[in-house]
Amino acid sequence: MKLLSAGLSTILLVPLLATGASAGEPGDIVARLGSGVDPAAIAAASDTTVVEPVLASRNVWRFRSDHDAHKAADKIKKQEGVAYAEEDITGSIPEAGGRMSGWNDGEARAVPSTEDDFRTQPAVGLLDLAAAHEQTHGAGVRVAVLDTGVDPSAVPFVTLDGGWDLVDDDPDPNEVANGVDDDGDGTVDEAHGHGTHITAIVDLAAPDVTVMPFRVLDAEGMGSSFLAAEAIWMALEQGADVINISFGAGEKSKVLEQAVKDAEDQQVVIVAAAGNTGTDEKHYPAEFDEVIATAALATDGTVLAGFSSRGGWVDISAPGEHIIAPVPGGGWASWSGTSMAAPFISGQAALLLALAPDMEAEDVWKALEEDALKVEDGGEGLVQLVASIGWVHEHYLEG
Ligand SMILES: [Ca+2]
Ligand SMILES: [Ca+2]
Ligand SMILES: [Ca+2]
Ligand SMILES: [Ca+2]
Repeated sequence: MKLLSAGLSTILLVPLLATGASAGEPGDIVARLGSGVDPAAIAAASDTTVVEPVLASRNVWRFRSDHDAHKAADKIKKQEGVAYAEEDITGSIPEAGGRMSGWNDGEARAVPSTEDDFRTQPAVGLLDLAAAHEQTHGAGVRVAVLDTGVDPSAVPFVTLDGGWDLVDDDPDPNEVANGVDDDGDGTVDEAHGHGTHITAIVDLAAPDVTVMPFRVLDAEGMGSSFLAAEAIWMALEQGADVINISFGAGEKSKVLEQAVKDAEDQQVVIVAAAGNTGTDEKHYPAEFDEVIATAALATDGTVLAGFSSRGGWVDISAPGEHIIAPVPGGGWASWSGTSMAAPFISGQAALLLALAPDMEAEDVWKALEEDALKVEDGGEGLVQLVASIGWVHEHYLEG
């Protein structure tokens, strides 16, 4: 079994996305064009050149300006048939903005576990899942998991449907390890298995959900804010009720912000990992108002894990230390990170939505916060699912 490695939050020095779209350079602009709009015509009208497709299936292209990229982006934006255009700063500032990475803390450790260990691990007790499952399993709820993809053979108990591979721009979002250390951090394919692990956690919390896997990160755990935004829009088109984002970056992208606003407008619940800096430094998309920023609890559930990002901007907390789940290749791994906390919240939201499918996203938040146990620097703290279900009964199912 290929196992994983260290520090995705380290500063990245080399190009992302060796498969599919390559990293840009300073002066690059990414734009989505309306269907039938020719990128060559847009380039000619904006004094730029077409570099390559970022996501051909959605008519998203990378353009290059030899002059002022900011002005060129404005010029492209003004052309008829352009949905958006934004400077791609991944080429100039390695750790910033458009470049996003997964929020796992250190290595996934292979552990000699069984499915029974997975289903009875401490997080299951902390979240009171057994009691919740007497009333709801999340049936009928669609959870989009934006991540490194999913190996279906590793999670035979998960109902998968739809999704897309935005890294390779194909319909098969299976995890792919290319055996190359594309980000040059000394560890090869360190995020391989991340999306499979996350998917299993969503299903552990809400066993009857349907997961839609969107592959937006490569096996190094790297992706772009443009792909994340496009995946959100695709998830909305595919009828997502909940969107799980276990990655982020230290800088805002307007395109990604627009995507989360569109999701909120459609009453879709968006959950994102808060980050693994151990500080109150804000990360995006978690920090956006429309997104539930999730911190990671230590194993006993009373304090945040040392690595977890924290502070007044965090919305909620969930278990995120030594979480056991399957990884590609047929084994089990223990992994820590706010990456692992977010899917518990996504699963809990799905449990509530299954009871009251018309529930507004804002009310899902309210229900999750009902009687939650405060944790210092961890927002509303640890969800008390039975109380949350009671809130849904009181406000949606009775009277
Ligand atoms: Ca693929
Ligand atoms: Ca690789
Ligand atoms: Ca690497
Ligand atoms: Ca937020």
